[in-house]
Amino acid sequence: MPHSKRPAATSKRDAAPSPAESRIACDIFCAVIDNFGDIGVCWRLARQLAHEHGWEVRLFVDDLHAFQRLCPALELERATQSVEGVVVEHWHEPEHAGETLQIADVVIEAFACELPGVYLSAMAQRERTPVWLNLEYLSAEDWVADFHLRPSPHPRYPLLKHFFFPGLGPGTGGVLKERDLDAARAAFERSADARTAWWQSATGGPPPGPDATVISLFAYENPAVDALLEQWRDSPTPIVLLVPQGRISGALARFFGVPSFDARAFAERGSLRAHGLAFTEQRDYDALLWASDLNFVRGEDSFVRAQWAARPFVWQIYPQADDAHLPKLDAALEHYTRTLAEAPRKALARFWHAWNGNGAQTTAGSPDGAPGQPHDASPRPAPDWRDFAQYLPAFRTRARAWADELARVGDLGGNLAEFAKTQLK
Ligand code: TRH
Repeated sequence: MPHSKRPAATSKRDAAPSPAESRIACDIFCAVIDNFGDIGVCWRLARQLAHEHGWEVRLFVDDLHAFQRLCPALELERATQSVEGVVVEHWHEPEHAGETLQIADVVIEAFACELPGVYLSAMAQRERTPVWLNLEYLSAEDWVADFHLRPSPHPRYPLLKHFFFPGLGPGTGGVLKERDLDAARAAFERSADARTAWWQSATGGPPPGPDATVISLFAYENPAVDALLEQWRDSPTPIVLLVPQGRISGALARFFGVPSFDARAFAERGSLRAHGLAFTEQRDYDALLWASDLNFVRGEDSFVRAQWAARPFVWQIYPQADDAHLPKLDAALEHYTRTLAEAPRKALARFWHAWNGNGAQTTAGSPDGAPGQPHDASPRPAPDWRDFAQYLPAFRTRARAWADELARVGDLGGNLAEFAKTQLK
């Protein structure tokens, strides 16, 4: 049922069509903690629910500046605006819930952000109780399947919240994937013109020759990068590095002895040629992954996109207190390296762990997948490029197979829409 035609939250509607039959209204609440992953995931989900499922979506976001980096069409001073078929509300204070209180059929609180109290109490009074979902952060750990879709009654209101867990394995919510993504990637890969146009626009020059290894580097600050840059400089074959401007750019500037390494920067040393790239709008990020032979990614959304790019990648996981992220790193390695032979599997795990500054080799390095050793805090050796790069052909084959395996878990947007519809009946 469209937001605009919704009655006041407290009124009763007797002959209203079931939401499953009319256009489903959905409100997504997103509090940006840091960086771009929170809004990156919510924006992708919002567009997908609107475009692929015909839902009427409102996206409440508390940080329009972060959002605008992904979506330059957004106007910072507007409280409400429609962008690409999604109504965007600037969620300017925790209690704000839009100019007029309208409660959607499906309410998604992203990453356990707290809904405005006034919105929550109106949800409880709504004639048809909304489907309420908490969209969690992605984790590849096994427990996720057990907790996915678990209900949790509200302590005071007659409301039921379900936990929706993204994941990489069966029984989880899966990860976001647009219906046309594979076709778009295939079209890019088939077209020499598209590739040339991309290189021209991103770097101002033509694509490199076939002997070069093209690497995209999207990362947090990382002390391990210095050793890698030196190894790439000394590589026997050319390395072309593409660096979207951001938190790792300072390290590039220091390595090349220049004041900054932002968009359009270029520097070379030995075998290494590096380009600084502008941070693109979100829909254009995929082409960077498709143009590269190896992708360094981070956080959550770029980690997922790298998997759909079906190319080898290296993940810098979002660091958490007490190394809580390390079991998640290992769980992802378990899935991703499952069918690799022992030597490449260990090399990949070594490299990912070194890139994440981890002091312990754990589960993914053990051939039988036995439980890992406790993580220790001793410094890890620098990532060893030769050790990793010798297996790039095996990693390429595995990346393609893994993208197919992951697709079998189903797309998160579709899984979420299906579940919501069963609850709306
Ligand atoms: O930015 P991230 O590190 O985001 C997050 C947040 O830190 C969040 O708090 C944390 O919980 C989460 O990670 C796990 O990384 P992520 O998730 O990859 O988001 C980056 C987004 O930026 C992604 O949607 C891709 C997009 N992007 C562009 O739109 N243009 C670009 O040029 C680049 C490099 C990325």
